[in-house]
Formats: sequence, C-alpha cells, structure tokens
Amino acid sequence: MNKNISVIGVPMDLGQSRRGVDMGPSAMRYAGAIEKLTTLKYIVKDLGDIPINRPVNNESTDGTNLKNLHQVIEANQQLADMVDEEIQKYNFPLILGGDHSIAIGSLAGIAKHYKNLGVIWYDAHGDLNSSETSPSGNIHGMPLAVSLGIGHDKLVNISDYVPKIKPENIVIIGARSLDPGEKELIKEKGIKVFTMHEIDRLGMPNVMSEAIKYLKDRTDGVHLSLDLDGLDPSEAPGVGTPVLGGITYRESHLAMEMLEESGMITSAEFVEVNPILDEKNKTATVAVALMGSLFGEKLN
Ligand code: HAR
Ligand code: MN
Ligand code: MN
Ligand code: MN
Repeated sequence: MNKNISVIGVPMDLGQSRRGVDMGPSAMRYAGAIEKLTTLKYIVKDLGDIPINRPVNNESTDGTNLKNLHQVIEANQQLADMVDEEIQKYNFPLILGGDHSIAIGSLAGIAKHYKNLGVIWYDAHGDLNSSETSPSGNIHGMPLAVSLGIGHDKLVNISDYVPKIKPENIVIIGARSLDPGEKELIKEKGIKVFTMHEIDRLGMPNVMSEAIKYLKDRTDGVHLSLDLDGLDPSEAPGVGTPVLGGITYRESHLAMEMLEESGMITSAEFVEVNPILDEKNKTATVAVALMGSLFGEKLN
C-alpha cells in the first residue's frame, strides 16, 4: 500500500434528510483515525474539511426532487478537485464523510487516473437510484448511478467527463435494501452483487476471495466506498438509514484484512457515520478499527 495518505474530511449532510452526519469526519478523527494510521507507519497529511455551504432552504431544485442539488454539486466538485490533486502527488486519498453523496466527488477525482477503476461498494443499499427511481429525492441514494453516468446532468458531469466507472468494474457487498429501479439497473448492467444472502450462504471469506479475484483481472486500481450502514445496526448504530440483518464487525474486519492482503486498494472512503444517532461514538470507533485492518494492522 502507498505509504502517503491524504485525509480529506467532507462534513456533508445535505445528500439526505437526517442532520448530524456532517459531524462524521470529526467523530472519526476523535476516535483516533489519524493516530491509528500514524502508528501503522504511514505518512499522514490531514487536509482538514471541505467547506460545505448551508442551503437557503430545503426545497427541490432544477425542477426535480433532488434535495439540495446545488450544494451537493458544489461540494462534490471541490472534493473531486482535491482528490485529483492528491493522486497527482502520488498520495492515497482517504475521504471521511459525510453522507454517501460525496462518493460522486471522490470517484470524479479518482477515476480519471485509471483506465478501469474498480469499486467496492460496501453498503446495505445499492445507491443506484436516479431522480426518476428515487423514493426519497436523497442524493446519497444515487452516487453509484451518477458515477455510471445515470442521473441529473449536472451531477454526472462533475469534472467534465462521463461516465466515471464501468458497470462490470463494480462489486456491491452487503446489500439488503434495494429499490425496484435499482434491482432493474443491476440486472440490466450485469453489476456484481453479493447481497446478505450470498454472505450467509458462502461466508465472508469466500465472498471476499471472489470479489478480489473478479476485480483483480479487470481493474488497474480499486476504490473502497464503505458505508457504515453495511454493518449491522447492533454494531454500527450511528447511521441515518439502518437496515437489520447486516454484516458483522468481525466479518468486516476480515473483509478489510483480505483487501489489504490483495494490495489492490488505491483509495478509500468511510461514510454515513452520524454521531447524533450513535452510542458513545461507537460507529466512528468501528470505522477507525476497520481502517486499521484495511491499512495493515496485525494482531501479532
Ligand atoms: N434507497 C433509498 C433511497 O434512495 C435509501 C438510500 C439510503 N442510502 C444510504 N446510502 N444510506 O447507502 O432513498
Ligand atoms: Mn450508501
Ligand atoms: Mn447505505
Ligand atoms: Mn483477522
């Protein structure tokens, strides 16, 4: 793994409806993210937080149902530029969210550096909605679709190229809440998904081996987008859209360790940590523990 990590905080809560996820970056820093990586002998640069403009009101924009569209675009363009710059300097971008709408900017900044960027989407949700299929108008339910070039023009055009990623380079892990339009898109595009059913059936070791083998052949870099709601709410309660029956803490550790051993991860983000909904910063603490495994922390 690249020894130079650039940490970028994105205190964004405008891609969804529950306040508090904007404090995710502070919660993960408070839980010791920077110290953890430093202890693991990385050279860590904490670039601080991107400024997020507050919306004047919560009304839909551009004649769509997309909440806070303009602020989400602005923040993601800033994030994309910053991530792009860090990769140009050969640094590993580690992005701390914020709601999952920030993956739009992360991927916009990252994907231009790869011919075939792979994406591991560790999440209870598919985040494959568009304005037409979204039940909520929440942009955090859309970033994977947007990165495929599906969605509002101004969102898909961030950083001026479309699409950012190819459907065959995506692996979704942990899905258990997919909307009808998302299921259709998964079928239509042939996106590889390990739902909770496959995790139960095959076990996490096999799921991760398959995911790694699948991506290894076809990609030249892999972004890990880890939504804390991929984990079970009993172990990661501080999330805005919890779904029962999720991935355990131990399974998640193993997943991170296997990704580390694969050597394939070239950027990562940890999103949807909401300290207001949390119990004593448990979810941020889980996030930081998983960062440890992803970056090579060993038990002995
Ligand atoms: N699929 C639902 C929607 O589009 C819920 C999405 C919840 N999203 C996240 N990100 N927490 O995964 O509104
Ligand atoms: Mn998500
Ligand atoms: Mn989710
Ligand atoms: Mn282990």
